[in-house]
Amino acid sequence: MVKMVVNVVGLGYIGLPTALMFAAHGMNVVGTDYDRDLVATLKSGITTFEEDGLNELFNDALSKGIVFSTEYIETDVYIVAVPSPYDKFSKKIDASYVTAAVKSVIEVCPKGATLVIESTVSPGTIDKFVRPIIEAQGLKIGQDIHLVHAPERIIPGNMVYELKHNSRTIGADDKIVGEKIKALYSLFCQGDIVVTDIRHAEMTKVVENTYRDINIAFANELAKICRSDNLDVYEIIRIANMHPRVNILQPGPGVGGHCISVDPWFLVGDYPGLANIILAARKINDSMPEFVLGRVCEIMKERNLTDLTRVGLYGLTYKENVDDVRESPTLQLLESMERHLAPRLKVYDPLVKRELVEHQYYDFDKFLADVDLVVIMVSHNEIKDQMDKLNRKVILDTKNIRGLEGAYTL
Ligand code: SAJ
Repeated sequence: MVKMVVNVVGLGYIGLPTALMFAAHGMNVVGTDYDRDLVATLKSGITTFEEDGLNELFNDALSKGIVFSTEYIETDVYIVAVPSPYDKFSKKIDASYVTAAVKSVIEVCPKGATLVIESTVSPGTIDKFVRPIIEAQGLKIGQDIHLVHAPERIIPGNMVYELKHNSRTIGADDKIVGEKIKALYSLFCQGDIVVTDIRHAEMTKVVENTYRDINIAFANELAKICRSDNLDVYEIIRIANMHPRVNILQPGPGVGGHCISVDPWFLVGDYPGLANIILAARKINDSMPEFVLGRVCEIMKERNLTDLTRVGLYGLTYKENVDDVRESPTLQLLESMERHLAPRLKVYDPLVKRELVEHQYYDFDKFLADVDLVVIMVSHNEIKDQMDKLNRKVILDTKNIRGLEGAYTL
């Protein structure tokens, strides 16, 4: 039997693990990316980011013959996993990466091929941007090419596990095509796979991330309320969550990453005047880095600390134990200080090896030696395992790592 070949387009945080997973489960896979350096790195047998279980999966896929290339191939199924950022001013999706990938695919794909968009897109993007490109080439959707939207759901930090175990959504124009793609993902996905239409799949994905953003915003608002009235927000959330129908998430220094801090803006941009809670939640979460700065200021006064250059931020990534810094609360905080012409704080992150900001440290001990006040922005395992080193420091723990006696919190 001839094995089906899948061309995965875009080898970033989503495309790479997805391509590897298909290859590890018996598909012939060609992973395509226009970034020559990235393709060269993968070809040399090195993964491009850190993730639990990724190296093992990579080696498995390599042994099963996965190919990395800058070229698109002629095949029956294409899976597009390219970035889908939003325009900072209009808050609408910047679909240019998706449309560029679709254009490249339709140049090579044979009649009857299926184009699966995995990238998160705002509701209506496929109708508005993808269909017109295909139709402009004189191709008939449903005959010459089939369209599917299969948004990913995996969480950085646990991607490999979640690829296998999460349920997922397939949106298709045609149920039969939807079922065909469902069978493909079932090669590795052990969760339920729901088949719906494309617009419902688009909306559902964005709604999932928006739900989490609103829940975190609620926790962050509670943190502010509790601070103003000298109450312990963590105790309140802990007790409230014992109610069988309450599940409040945790406050923190802000919401980063390329998903939760981005997707709700799609709804704000597309449904102005209707997306009110969503907008309020975005604003609350975006206000948290400045709230942390306010806390630093209060604590410095209380402890008679005057030298801002001896304040250190622990953590640059958008969350714990990942090396991804996109939209990270620490970067948001530093930008805010820059706008106010404030002196630069010292920064250290064990998982960020390249220089991203001024006064960045690469050694935990050296960092600690140069600061009096440590602001824990990210609860990496590294710091959790070395709490004793913080003994003589003033600490603002925005992540409420348990066991930190005497630390200030949000
Ligand atoms: N955060 C809090 N409090 C919490 C939980 C998270 O402040 O209680 C912060 C994190 O520190 C981080 C941000 O929120 O800065 C987002 O982190 P996350 O772990 O909540 O989510 P992401 O962005 O890594 O991944 C999300 C996931 N979506 C949902 O859980 C609904 C993931 O399943 C999606 O696949 C991913 O977005 C995506 O790619 O869309």
